[in-house]
Amino acid sequence: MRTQIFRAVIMGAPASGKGTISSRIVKYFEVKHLSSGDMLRTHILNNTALGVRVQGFINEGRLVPDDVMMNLVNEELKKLPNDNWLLDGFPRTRNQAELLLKNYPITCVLNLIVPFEVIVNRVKGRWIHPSSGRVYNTEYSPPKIAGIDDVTGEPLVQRADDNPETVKKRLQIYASTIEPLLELYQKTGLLQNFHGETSDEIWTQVFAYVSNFIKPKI
Ligand code: G5P
Ligand code: MG
Repeated sequence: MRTQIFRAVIMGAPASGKGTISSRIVKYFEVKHLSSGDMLRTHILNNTALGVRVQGFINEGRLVPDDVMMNLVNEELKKLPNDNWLLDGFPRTRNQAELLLKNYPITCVLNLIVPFEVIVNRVKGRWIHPSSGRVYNTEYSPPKIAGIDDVTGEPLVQRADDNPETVKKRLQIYASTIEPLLELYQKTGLLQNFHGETSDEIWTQVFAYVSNFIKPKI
């Protein structure tokens, strides 16, 4: 069992379950979850200058420029000098990955591999609570009351980039940009692949793997 600080990355195609698996990691381990997509959506929700700048990229399913992402994530990481953390959705390009490795020792990279046809079906049923980033699915993990967040009672919404055309584009961009990242993480010995068609199947493997690095809290 290693005892040093746990700094991990979770990767996978759009809607492969990064948010779902991350929320279980946070539940079972003392780890802070940072989702780059949630950070960007919060800026859009609050109508900040950054939110205005990135909205078009997100709604069209395109990647936000590296410099914007690197500044945003760096600022958040600086606030957590002594915490275990899990980065979800960052890095997404080789540049981002190299910068992260330069600034932080990374413990491991959890790569979720879910068939694309499974993903396309899931997205149709996704609803989110915008201010917390909580994620639901009408079939897999429905809220207690349809359209309402379990914790706050506020309304749920569908993501602007979850329409079928944008999802197709996001999957294409993912497929065409991911190889250099995987190569880097393979070469550095950090990459750990998890295959499955459901998050439950993947979670069993992830839980066992993460337990090699940190002790579960429950
Ligand atoms: P995001 O927000 O990082 P994506 O596209 O990488 O977006 P996304 O869509 O958030 O990833 P996820 O987190 O991998 O997906 O998946 P999830 O939300 O947990 O699960 C998807 C749905 O499936 C949910 O409804 C869930 O309940 C359901 N589900 C989970 N497991 C199962 C299961 O076993 N069965 C079933 N039936 N359902 C299940 O990034 C968004 C945008 O921000 C920009 C880009 O524009 C990006 O497109 N961006 C960046 N740009 C550049 N660089 C970066 N680093 C960027 N980060 C974000
Ligand atoms: Mg997500």
